[in-house]
Amino acid sequence: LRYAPLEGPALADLTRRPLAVQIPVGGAIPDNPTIRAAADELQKGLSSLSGRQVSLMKGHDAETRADHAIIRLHCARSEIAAGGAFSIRQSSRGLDILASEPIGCLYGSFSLLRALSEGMRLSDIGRSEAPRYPLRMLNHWDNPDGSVERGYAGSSIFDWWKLPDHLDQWMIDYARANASIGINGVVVNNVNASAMMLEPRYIARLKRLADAWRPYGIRVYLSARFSAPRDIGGLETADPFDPRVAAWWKDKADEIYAAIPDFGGFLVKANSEGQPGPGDYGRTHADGANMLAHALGPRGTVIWRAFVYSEHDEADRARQAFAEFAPLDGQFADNVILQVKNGPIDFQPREPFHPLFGAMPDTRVMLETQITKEYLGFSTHLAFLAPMWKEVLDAPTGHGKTVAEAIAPAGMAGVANIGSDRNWSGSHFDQANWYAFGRLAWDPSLSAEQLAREWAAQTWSREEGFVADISAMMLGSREIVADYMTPLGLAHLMATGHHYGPAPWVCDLPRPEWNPCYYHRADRQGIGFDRTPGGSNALADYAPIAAARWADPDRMDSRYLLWFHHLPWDWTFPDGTSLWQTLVQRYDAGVAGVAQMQQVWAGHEGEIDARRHADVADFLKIQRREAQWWRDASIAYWQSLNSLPLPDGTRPPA
Ligand code: GCW
Repeated sequence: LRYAPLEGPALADLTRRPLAVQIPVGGAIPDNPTIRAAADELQKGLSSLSGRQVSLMKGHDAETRADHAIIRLHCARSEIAAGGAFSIRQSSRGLDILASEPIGCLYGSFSLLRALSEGMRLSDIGRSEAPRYPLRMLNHWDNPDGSVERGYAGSSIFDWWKLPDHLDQWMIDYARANASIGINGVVVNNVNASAMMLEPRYIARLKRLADAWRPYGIRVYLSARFSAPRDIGGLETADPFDPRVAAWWKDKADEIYAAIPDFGGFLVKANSEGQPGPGDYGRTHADGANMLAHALGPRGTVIWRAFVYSEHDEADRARQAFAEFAPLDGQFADNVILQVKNGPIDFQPREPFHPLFGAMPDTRVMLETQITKEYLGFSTHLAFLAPMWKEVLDAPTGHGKTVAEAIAPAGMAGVANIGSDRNWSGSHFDQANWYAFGRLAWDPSLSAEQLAREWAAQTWSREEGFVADISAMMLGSREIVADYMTPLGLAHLMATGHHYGPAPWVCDLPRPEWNPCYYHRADRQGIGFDRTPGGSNALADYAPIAAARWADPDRMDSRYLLWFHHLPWDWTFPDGTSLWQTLVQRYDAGVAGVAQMQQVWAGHEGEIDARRHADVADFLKIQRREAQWWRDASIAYWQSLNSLPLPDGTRPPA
């Protein structure tokens, strides 16, 4: 939303005639807050891009201003689909944005401003779009005290202390940013939920946010603590089969809907990492979810998370969610969605897609991604995540659909990376992940490259040399992080608790699956997690065609190798290089990749503002040092097990 002033031919094109935005009145929706938001945004954006004042016309003013180029908002055109679709067309007077509903007009306005911000000419713009998924949501892991679980961008942006009396302009800018990329749902609180958020005083605060965001097409949701009837309801149980419990939730839902008629629903983390759930009473996840779904009724949705694992099953954490949920297919109420993380463990730099995708045809399944970089270097390491999400979305599940297709009835959720930092996301480049998440939830077929280019042009500079270099740097960045942290399909080697920095040597934590050694299984002879039939057989959770892609270490994508196979250190790739040699080469490639990013960035000094350039350069310096730390510490630890010398041609530790 920077709307940086245009220059050269693009500016000349936009300023050929005076510009005006027109809302034709007399239509079905004369004065609607969403249409007003669209018109305001167009006025603001076009004025900034063109450097001229852009006027707003209503009704028939336009006929009298024949000299103006007019951008008209037609927001009740029944030929355009509902749900946010829009069409932008050239007209004799300028350009028309057509939609069947106000929200389509708002999305169309943002789309037009994006195209202009990228440097396209007004007279070349024409497009028709519709969101691919009904739900495009942010999940905030924000606590009522202002702290943010896994947040690296300052404290929470939600100021519960001042709400509902005061609403900061920040909340409007947040809604604009979200609407500009198509996000239409926000869960405001942590899935490790405080029951306090369901108390009347918080409902009043939430109502203020809901009212402020409604014009931007954003519905609010709450993470609901399953034990709330006990915690704040005065009952001694939260058993979903107890009629008093069901009645409590029904009353709570009625209370929320009285304040917020378009309340989206509840997100629930149950019987996971110590959270309460239906399992506490011997009930299934479906029993718990359906009870809440009944309380909401057709008014809203229960989004139930599939992120569960147990300390009592030491065999393979990667199989547990599948074992628990796959048998429940078809048992969830119509207004329940199952929210499944992209991979079967936990937001690692690389994981294969979660085997539940495609495997529950009679359940609406939604993809959960993590925008905040818990396992990817927090906010100082540069990692553009669109390539990672594309890898999952494009994966054929083997059940006849790609992941992107399998989630079509539901959509995508992203764990937000937004906080009170001046740059919103903890680093300038982390804004790109918020941006790319929203754009992919709108259209999962967009390429990571296009998203990187769009974002770079709008955020930094439209100059082609800059956009080409910086988008290429972004596209390689996640692979670089995977290389220096967890190459060849290794996972979960981060330090305990905070997950920052290497600690593959940790093996003494009370729960087996919290230990890095549980995941790498390295010893004197070899390394990797055997998930073949000879090992945990997690491969069996995938459809046969998908499993076949990873079954043979000699003929598979090596980026997943040690996720599925335990191999001797001297195992050789088909090209003759040993596993040990290749592993060390990957670490080296990761470190070299960061040095390369530093060079690319340094080469563009002076092309953008000095302050932001310096911020990024500083962070890359941190990343360079810490990539080396990851590489040296990891290799030293593997050597302490395998006693092998550094392979020829690889670098000594710094
Ligand atoms: O990624 C892990 C995090 C926890 C988080 C949990 C979850 C909100 O380490 O902090 O808790 O997953 O997704 O529930």
